[in-house]
Amino acid sequence: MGVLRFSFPSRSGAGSALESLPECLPEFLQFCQAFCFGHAAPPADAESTLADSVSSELISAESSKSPFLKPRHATLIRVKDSQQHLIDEGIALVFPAPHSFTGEHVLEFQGHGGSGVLQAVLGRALEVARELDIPLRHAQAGEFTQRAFLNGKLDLAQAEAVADLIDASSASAVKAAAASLSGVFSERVTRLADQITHLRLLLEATLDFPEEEIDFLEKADAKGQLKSILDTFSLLLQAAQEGVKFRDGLQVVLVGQPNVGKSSLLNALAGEDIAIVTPVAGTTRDRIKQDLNIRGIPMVLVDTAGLRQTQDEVEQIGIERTQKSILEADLVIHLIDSSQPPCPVDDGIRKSMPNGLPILTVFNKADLVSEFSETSNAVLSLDAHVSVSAKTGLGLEKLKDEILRLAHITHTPDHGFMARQRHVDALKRCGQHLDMASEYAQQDDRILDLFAEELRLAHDSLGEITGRMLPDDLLGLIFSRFCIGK
Ligand SMILES: Nc1nc2c(ncn2[C@@H]2O[C@H](COP(=O)(O)OP(=O)(O)OP(=O)(O)O)[C@@H](O)[C@H]2O)c(=O)[nH]1
Ligand SMILES: [Mg+2]
Repeated sequence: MGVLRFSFPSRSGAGSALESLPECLPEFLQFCQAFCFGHAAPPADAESTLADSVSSELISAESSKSPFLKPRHATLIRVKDSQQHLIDEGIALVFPAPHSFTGEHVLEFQGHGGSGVLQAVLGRALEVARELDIPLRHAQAGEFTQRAFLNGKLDLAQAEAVADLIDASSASAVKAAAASLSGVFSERVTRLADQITHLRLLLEATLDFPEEEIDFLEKADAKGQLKSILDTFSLLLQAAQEGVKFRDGLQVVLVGQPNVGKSSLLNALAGEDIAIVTPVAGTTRDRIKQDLNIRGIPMVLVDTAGLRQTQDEVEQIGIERTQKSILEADLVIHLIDSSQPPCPVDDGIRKSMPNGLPILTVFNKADLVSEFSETSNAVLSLDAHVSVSAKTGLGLEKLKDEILRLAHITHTPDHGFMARQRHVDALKRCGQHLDMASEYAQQDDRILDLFAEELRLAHDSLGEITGRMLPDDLLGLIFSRFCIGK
């Protein structure tokens, strides 16, 4: 297959389109000539020049006389309609197979921004194809990257990183997505898969010669190999879980009694006056969500209505919404006014949190207390806690560190890679099979075939990450979430 790709940097940022051309080189060439040079005959050696793209830097004298796209060289062209009226002037680039992003012949046209001109150039391309009786169709969302995947130019984790790189909203997220695109994540998955393959081969060989079973496995240190697989696995799972946070971010919810300074803390962390702050208890009634970036980690901080018993209908609805936010949270910040005496309501708030949800207790208004006493809040002293002042900014850096620590983030995105929940789920399935394999390996009368089978299933789970073991319908679903032209 061949690809015609349009790139129009528009004001809205979405000026890309892609068309799908047939693979056949003469037809591809015919189309390039007609679209770029208005049906001018290609030079006699154009086909061999394009086909032999490695030596195609050396273009023959004959080629240079006729208008022709030199592989991987920018050529200024004028796109004209059937009446020879100029539609756009821009850069055409041809990338002959296999040295292109997709591995196919690619013609790329870079035009002026704007959806009108894009539509006109697209329309002209379809018209030229019709005149030449060449099938040309609009590409589907993500098809450009999907083809690169199907042609073995990228594995699935790298292909997904293309979309993540495009969506990345901070410099750190860009670095993490670029690391995945360059294969950092895939290499680690492949390294683990290779370790598993090595042990599988050993087991298969043992199964073929059962009389040597025990001795053979001991000599080859099968147990040591399995331990090393488990070590590699747990480091990879931890890194991938962090990689998901680099992409999806954290949902952090601020809860506490009215007037403790939740809205003030949101404003202080955002560095902007976003939520209304007043000395009146019950000021915030609806949820206020603010996107933040803490040490490169995207985060949504949710300010909520203060938790208390109330007859006010609006406030009651606000409190219900607070409770809903808590259920969606990765982490809850329980804010307490340290200038007030300890209050059983705070104990109640803490106890009402769902099991397993990390809670960071934050004592606010530290500027009002001469010396902060942890013992005065003995009831909370078992929790992770930090003392801050939303008013003066005291303790905010420590608070950021604690948020990341409780969310199990140990690296910054600059030193990691980006991953998706799909990858973590596949890794967890791999882990379950590795655990089963370890159990079989422990048994005295070793059930070698079951041990080998669990290793095979663990290996297959890793294949889901790189796309080696994923059904077509799931692949289609992954690529359909890309935008057109990518
Ligand atoms: N001295 C001092 N005052 C603070 C601090 N943080 C908040 N306040 C004050 O405490 C009062 C309540 O602050 P808010 O941020 O509105 O509190 P809240 O928890 O959002 O209150 P509700 O929305 O009613 O639940 C305001 O008068 C703030 O100026 C702080 O760190 N130090
Ligand atoms: Mg508030």
